Amino acid sequence: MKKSTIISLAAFCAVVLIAAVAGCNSSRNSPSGAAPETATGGGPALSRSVLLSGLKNPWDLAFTPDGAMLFTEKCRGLSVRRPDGSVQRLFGTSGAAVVAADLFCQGQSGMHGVAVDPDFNANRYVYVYMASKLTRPETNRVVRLRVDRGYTTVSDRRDIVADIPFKSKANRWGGAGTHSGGRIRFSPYDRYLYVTTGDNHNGHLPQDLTRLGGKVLRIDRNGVAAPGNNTPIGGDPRIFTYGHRNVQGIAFRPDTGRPFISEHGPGHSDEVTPLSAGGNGGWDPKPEPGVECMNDYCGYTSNKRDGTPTPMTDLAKFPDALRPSWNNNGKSEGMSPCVFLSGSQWKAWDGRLAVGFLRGERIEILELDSSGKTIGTGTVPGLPSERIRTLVQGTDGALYVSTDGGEIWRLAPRP
Ligand SMILES: [Ca+2]
Repeated sequence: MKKSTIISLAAFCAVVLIAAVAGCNSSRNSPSGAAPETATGGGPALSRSVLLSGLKNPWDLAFTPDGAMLFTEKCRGLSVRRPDGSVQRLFGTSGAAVVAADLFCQGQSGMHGVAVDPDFNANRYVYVYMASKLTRPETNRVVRLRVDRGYTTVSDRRDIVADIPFKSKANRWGGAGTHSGGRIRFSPYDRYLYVTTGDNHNGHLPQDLTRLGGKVLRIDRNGVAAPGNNTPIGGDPRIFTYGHRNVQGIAFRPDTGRPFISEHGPGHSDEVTPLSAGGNGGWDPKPEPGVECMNDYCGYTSNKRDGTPTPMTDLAKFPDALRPSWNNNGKSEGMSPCVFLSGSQWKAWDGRLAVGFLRGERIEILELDSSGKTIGTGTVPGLPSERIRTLVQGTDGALYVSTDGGEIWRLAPRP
């Protein structure tokens, strides 16, 4: 069922005015962090339409040049919405055109990211990030597929990364399948594929340069390490940055092409971080000498003798760590995707970073200075409260959003 709503800034201001008169101070609508709440001023009015509904945990989406929309559902796999609006299941569980017998769904994991090759018109390649039981223990994989011209099926599967760690057993901190990361994006600037991974509730993974958990990888379409990753000596050359917790979003800043990630924090901070090749995000949840943590994971407690929470960016231990652009002011609200808005249709939001929240159930706009530091924030007004899983700017310039509630929205700036 299709429904449309029109959101106007005037209506938003009226809502704010009513709330102020009533003495309402909704924390949901109070952007977080130290930056002032200025970033939504001057933005466009939006019209929201529900493109698809009734999906099961839609996780990611991507557009092909001809306007087809590929989308994943965590426990079903990859589907396409063709330009004529028809939907076809391409690759996944029973009922898909090609059944992936190794795909499985457990806890947070299953099929996550989807990306379209920069040379799609020539090679028809698409990529998904998925939990696979082809090996024991199970792993997360980046799988390349070729989709046919009619978007009826896929072929030529090639697993270009097969060794991203998967949390195969529950422990004190959560069930199997936790913290798998899973966003995959080609940079339009360097045309390499960036892959975000998670720490699996394993205290030793993020700083271990021989394993791929808690990292951002940068590879070519065959899974080979990209040149210029600047991986520390002895590390896996596919590693672009390390020392991350559970990276859920990655986007490339217009003009500079610099990658920014959004990272799901442990309760005391989500972070947005601009990346540099070879950088350390500063997350190190293993116990320091003299400290004990259940299962050797100090992600929710302290890895320090003084008992302070394990920092998302430990500048005492790693003075050269990548500095976050923004953090969530002492709390985690399940930050998930991010995307840069680009184009004059976004008015004052052109070039700003949109970030989505799961538990926080909103989209925020971050205004960045030239160095990448956040200097203003604001909440996109007038949207329903939903867990935001995906943000993608479509080839038509609109913002597409998937929600854990099973919908894909189109948010179109009104001229
Ligand atoms: Ca960090």
